[in-house]
Amino acid sequence: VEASIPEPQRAAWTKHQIKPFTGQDGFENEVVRHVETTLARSMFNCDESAAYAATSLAFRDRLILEWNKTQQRQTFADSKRVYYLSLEFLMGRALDNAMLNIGQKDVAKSGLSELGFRIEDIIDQEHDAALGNGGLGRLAACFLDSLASLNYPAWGYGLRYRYGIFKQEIIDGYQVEVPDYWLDFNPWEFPRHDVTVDIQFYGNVTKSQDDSGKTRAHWEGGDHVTAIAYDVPIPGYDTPSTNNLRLWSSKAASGEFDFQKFNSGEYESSVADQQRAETISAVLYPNDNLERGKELRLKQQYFWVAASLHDIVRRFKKSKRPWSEFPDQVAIQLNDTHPTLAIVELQRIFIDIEGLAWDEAWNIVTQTFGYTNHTVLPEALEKWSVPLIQNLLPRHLQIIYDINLFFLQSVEKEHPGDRELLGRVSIIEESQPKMVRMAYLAIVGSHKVNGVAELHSDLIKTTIFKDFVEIYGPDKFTNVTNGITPRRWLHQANPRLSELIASKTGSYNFLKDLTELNKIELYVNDADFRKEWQEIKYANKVRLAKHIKNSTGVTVNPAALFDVQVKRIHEYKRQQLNIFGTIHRYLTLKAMSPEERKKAQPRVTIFGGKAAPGYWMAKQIIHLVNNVGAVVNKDEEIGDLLKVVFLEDYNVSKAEIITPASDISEHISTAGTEASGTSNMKFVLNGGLIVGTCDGANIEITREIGEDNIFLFGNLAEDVEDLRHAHTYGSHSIDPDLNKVFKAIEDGVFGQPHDFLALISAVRDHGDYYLVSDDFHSYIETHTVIDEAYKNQEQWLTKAITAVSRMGFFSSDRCINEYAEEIWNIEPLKADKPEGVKDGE
Ligand code: CJB
Repeated sequence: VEASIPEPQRAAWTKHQIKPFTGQDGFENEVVRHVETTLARSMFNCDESAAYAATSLAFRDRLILEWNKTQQRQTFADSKRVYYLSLEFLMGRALDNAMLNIGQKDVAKSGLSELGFRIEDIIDQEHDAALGNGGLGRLAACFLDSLASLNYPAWGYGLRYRYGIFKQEIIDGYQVEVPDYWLDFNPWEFPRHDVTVDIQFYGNVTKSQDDSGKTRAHWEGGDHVTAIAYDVPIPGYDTPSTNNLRLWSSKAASGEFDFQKFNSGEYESSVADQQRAETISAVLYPNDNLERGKELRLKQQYFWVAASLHDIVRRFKKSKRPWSEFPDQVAIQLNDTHPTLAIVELQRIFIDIEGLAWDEAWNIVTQTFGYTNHTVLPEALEKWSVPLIQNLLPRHLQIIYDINLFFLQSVEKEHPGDRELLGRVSIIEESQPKMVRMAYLAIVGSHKVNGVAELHSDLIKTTIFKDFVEIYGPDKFTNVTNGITPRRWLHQANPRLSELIASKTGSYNFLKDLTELNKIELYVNDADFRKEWQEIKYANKVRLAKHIKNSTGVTVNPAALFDVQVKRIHEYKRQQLNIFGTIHRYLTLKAMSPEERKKAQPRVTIFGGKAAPGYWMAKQIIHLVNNVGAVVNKDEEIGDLLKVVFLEDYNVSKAEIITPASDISEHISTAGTEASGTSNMKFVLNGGLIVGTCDGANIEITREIGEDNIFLFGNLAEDVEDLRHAHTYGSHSIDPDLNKVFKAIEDGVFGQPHDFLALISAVRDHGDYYLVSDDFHSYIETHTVIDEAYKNQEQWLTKAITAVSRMGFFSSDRCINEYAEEIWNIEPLKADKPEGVKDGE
């Protein structure tokens, strides 16, 4: 506000207001201007990367103009905002999305063509923004798209990692990790060197009495690091609303770069301080569904939540409202437990800095936060050791203990004498060392807790959070089934299918209200419609076949059944079940007579996904897939009947090529382990069918699209515990077909058996925790059913069209509207211009 232009001079500003480019001519003008000035190049020196840069800058200029207006509008309307705190935002590419959301892709296409470029090549120049591991990070990205598209006043807060998720290379069948330095040229961010927050670590706590005799805590000493904001504009689809994703980057606190040291010749230690500070935001932890309790990760978490919270509080304070109105202005959603320290930090700001009483502060805090749980896997539930927190965040540990004390007192009051209950629900686990259970802290500090699919939300209520349902009652716990943005996952990934749908529904409005897809069910028997649908699927498969050829050298037949499993490699997701099943298929084909083989359904089995660098079993799975491919793909007897490929470096932009090209995709987690899954939704939305277990969102997908249009198999979640118990304490016999697979591996059919023995013994000797053997028969049989079903192409097509027409529920727009209504209590703010425009942020 201090820097705003005085009233009398504002007319000049209004007169010179910058207008976004219009039309093809305007676009070309901007591209040439950016090439010649921003990039200091010319038409004699403009390659595809320069054309990408200039195109992006032209669109970025547009976005930022809308961003400014959106922020001014929100400030002027004084509307409640939601802040989505996520350590991961798996955004993928921005240019294509920006062109589509703004509605200027056609303009850009013809403009670029006139300037001598193909738009596809230019889009392809962009490096994915890969600030996430898997589903959790991509969900955050889909949510940002929906929040902007639905005109909700919303900000994302995350970390600006210098290195995103590593790039995966496959060398001799093994995964090799290569650093992903993605910031070489990133036109989509705006450094805000004026928006900084000082962040403190370590130090100690002292107490003093203030004037009124109240005790105040002071956190003193320790290290200081500066957080710098980088803003990324997030355009809504077909709306001027442009929200903000603010990513924090760390650097040495000003004054921290020790000029004394520097001048006295201690360059090295002075530079070392600098580097230590920058390390905080240097790299994304590459684990999915696993927490390892590393100090640097805790530092990242606190750095990010402290910066975000101070930013949010600073913004609230400008409104001059009383603190009691904080929850009317601010909703904060915790994407998993990673940002749980935000609860503690806000309480600290209120009581230590702003001088509020504990109860008053705590009441505001709990009304502000909502917590989303994304997993029940025990190894993924965050716990931090008390000594670690004590050292890094001494004041926060005190507050955590106080939160726990008051919480346990209230439990004791309602359940007198139940000491076991107190032990079970305590935020502090009485282990050696003591641990802080972050999920419990998140529950206690939030007003709503949600799971991400119906089964998952039921499971958390009956298992890991059962006691809390008892304590708080069931209303605090709710479900919001995940969703995906149809803009990226239909229109952008599959433009021809989107166009075909629009030709039948009458407009592209289904991209804003996905339930309109149901209109295409009317055309399920329309011969022309069916033919075109079929052609589009085939063209998408041809495109993927080319990609497979380029990246692996393997030639695949686009007419074969494409069977895809792409996601993080994890034992619970059971890629091992898939590759064992694939080996079984190979052995079966080998045992057939030439006559029998003629009747077999040709298949391409496609895998993709990264393994966490320290996850040895997952890496063995990748190795086995590659070795099986090496044997099968060169077996002339088998030919096109079976090809097995592993696609290197699966990421968002590759998913946009792979998803539209599947006939079948695999979502085959052990029942009760996959919280939701979201790629299941993407594949069905693109006209692929699913083979899956009764897990996560597969169950709701079945409910929506009908049992006839999905291939379900395997044991149910309710039976898993008994089966595991039987494996450990009863006799455990392995499925005979699976034993044949094991034998082939052990015989060395797929290379040195030694490398794969751990995969086998996990099933045979170590209790088969993921029920691979229990589900094997049902899995194999279901694939036989799939082969037969696929031979009836007409019926298959009917299933695919019907399934797509019933996928409306799985839009992230539906999902965000549910959060807005049930958890955040926020309203959209449409883009009708306010009369006078007030100052922005
Ligand atoms: N999820 O990607 C992750 N990482 C985690 O650490 C925990 C969960 C996934 O979140 C997705 C979005 O909610 C879910 O669809 C998926 O089932 C879950 O594994």
